[in-house]
Amino acid sequence: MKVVAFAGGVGGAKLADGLARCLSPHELTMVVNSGDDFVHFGLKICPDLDTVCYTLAGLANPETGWGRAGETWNTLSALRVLGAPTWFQLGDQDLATHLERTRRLSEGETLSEVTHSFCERWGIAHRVLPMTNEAVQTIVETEIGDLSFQEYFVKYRFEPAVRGFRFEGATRATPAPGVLEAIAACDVVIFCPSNPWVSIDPILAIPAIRQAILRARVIAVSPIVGGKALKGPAAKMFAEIGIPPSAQAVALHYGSLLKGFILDRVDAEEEMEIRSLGLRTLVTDTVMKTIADRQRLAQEILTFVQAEFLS
Ligand code: FO1
Repeated sequence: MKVVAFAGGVGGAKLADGLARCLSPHELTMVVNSGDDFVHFGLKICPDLDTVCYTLAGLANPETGWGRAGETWNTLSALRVLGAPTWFQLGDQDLATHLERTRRLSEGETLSEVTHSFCERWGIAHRVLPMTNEAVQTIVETEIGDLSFQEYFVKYRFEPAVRGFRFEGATRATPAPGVLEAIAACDVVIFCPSNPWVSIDPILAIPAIRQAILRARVIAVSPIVGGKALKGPAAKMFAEIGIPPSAQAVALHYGSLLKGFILDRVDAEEEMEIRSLGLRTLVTDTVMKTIADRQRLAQEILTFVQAEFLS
């Protein structure tokens, strides 16, 4: 089965890893949000791409989900002594990624090329594509003003109430090479259990990707379980936008883009209402605590797609 997974952040990376354990490299392409990317200390930081790649390579920090396992923080400590901004925690090994990426970009390589090369070095056989090689910046419009995503998320710990979102540069951006081809050739596009507002929407804000998606079979996995986000501000964002957070709210958010929806057993009572939107549904355990959970959920999703859409 040919699958394209849209991902951003820790939940998305976990399902991407589960899918990579079930599908061969020619069957799976990951398209990753780059709206969170920013420049810090002159370095190009791509948190979602790195989270997906570290997770696939088995290098991710198991406690945080972002950054690297067994990390040391010598550079950050030395920066603190100098009075430098240390709100964004950059580990020593992680810094090597940003240094080398920045060097290669400054020599004219594209983000896709750098990502492909890093994947080869880290032993990742599946295709990981940034959504675009061009600059797209997620801006969170909040009660204290407009904030870049990392300022909102890390510096302000997603405390300011959200009023809306902008994806600067998205309408001019073109998809990275391979993205449209993968969508056109796939059996299903899976929106991973990533934040709809700031992980999946930035990808969909690129006009050519949205157009391609309209012709594809798309299913989504709810990142909201029991009215709460497993990690991060997704539920808080729904509430602040004026929508009670629920699996159904996620299904409605993606609306007519979807053909199928995966929700947690905890939310089983929402299934009928979601079905009444015209969606096929799978109710299962969606919380991925272990690597076995990732693989089991991915396999259940693939079996669901096969049975509901491809048989
Ligand atoms: N998240 C935090 O909550 N605090 C941090 O200091 C932090 C540093 C960081 C460094 C590299 C990286 O790749 C990710 C990092 N993240 C940090 C996570 C990141 O902000 C979020 O995972 C995503 O942008 C949300 O999708």
